[in-house]
Amino acid sequence: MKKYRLGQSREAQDLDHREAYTRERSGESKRRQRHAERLETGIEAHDPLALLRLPDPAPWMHLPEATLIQRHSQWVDLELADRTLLRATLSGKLKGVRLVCGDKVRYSVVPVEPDDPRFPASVNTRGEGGSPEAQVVAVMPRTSLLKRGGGDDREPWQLICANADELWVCAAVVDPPLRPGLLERAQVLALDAGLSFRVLVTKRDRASRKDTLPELDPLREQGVAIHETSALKGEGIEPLRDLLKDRVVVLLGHSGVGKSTLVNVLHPEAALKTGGLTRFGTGKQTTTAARWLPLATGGTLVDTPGIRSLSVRGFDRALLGQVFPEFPAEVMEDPTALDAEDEDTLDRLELAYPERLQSLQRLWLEMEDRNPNQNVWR
Ligand SMILES: Nc1nc2c(ncn2[C@@H]2O[C@H](COP(=O)(O)OP(=O)(O)OP(=O)(O)O)[C@@H](O)[C@H]2O)c(=O)[nH]1
Ligand SMILES: [Mg+2]
Repeated sequence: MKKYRLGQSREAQDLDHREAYTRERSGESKRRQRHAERLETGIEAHDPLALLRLPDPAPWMHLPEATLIQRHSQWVDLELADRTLLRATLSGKLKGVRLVCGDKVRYSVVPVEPDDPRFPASVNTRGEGGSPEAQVVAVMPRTSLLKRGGGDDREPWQLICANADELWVCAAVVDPPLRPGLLERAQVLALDAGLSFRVLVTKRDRASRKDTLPELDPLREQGVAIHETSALKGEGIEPLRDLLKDRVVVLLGHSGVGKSTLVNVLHPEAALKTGGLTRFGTGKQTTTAARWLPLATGGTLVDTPGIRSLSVRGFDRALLGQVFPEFPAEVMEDPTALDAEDEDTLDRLELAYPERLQSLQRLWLEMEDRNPNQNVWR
């Protein structure tokens, strides 16, 4: 409590106080600024590979290896070398490590708790139910990590799948509509993770041969592989089977485009739940977690929950050169310097798809908007 000199007027007191307050604030703001500078230096040293760094599994190599095929909130489902399923909890040693579908882990068998009320009694053929019978103690180095930018500051990245080889983006020829920018964003994610990229057009039976998605034209010119399929009619499915051999393929796309339906056609044993569409022509979020599905005919498919959009926050802007190859190098130095509405600019660039400039600018700005936690290993 501040004491005032006798005779000091009320206003003076207030003035005094205000001055002290301002002094205090300016001190604080200096502190804040220094803190922000520190953070910024951290961001400059942003290491995109930090997420691939995991605790050393060397002390645990005597334990058996398994693949993490699905994450739940309290436990994970593992597939063992002989293809049996095992439910496991995570050891305290892995605290702070984020495991994801596709991770190769080392586990130890722990005694089963006979009557833990949290878990149903038995495991069914799909690995649902049953109490954990093992504990994951280590995770093996990842060959790749597919991730997207996190939604807010507490969540720097959202991990999608580890150890995949290819990303196949599914887009329905009609219903649900393809959101602008989804394909470019998915290309960024694939490039970042080092995965091959393909587009599957689904529900081909719903539209005539000559109708196709106009958004695909620029990708076709870039030489991106585009496959037209109808899971319902079984069209375009056999070539996919060949492409899948020995590969791990992640399916990504809006809810309701038919990812799970496609998996069921390629791998009937999976018998995944599929959903209809709402009356607005959008999906119903039928799949709720990514699922690793090794196929009897070779290869592995990873079914994922439907996405609305993909954030590219925190990704390296240098990747955009490959996603937008039609732009000259000087534009890629700062695409926002151009006015995307200006006719002359667009004429000068001789763009076949002028709307791509806006798309490029949007991704460019979003990438810079790096999350302060994105350089933290988690
Ligand atoms: N006509 C037609 N309908 C299809 C085709 N493939 C899927 N559908 C329908 O599309 C709807 C949604 O299919 P899902 O496989 O559940 O879609 P999803 O992409 O897995 O959706 P989420 O799990 O919500 O992400 C279902 O009603 C399917 O029957 C197709 O090739 N042709
Ligand atoms: Mg699904």
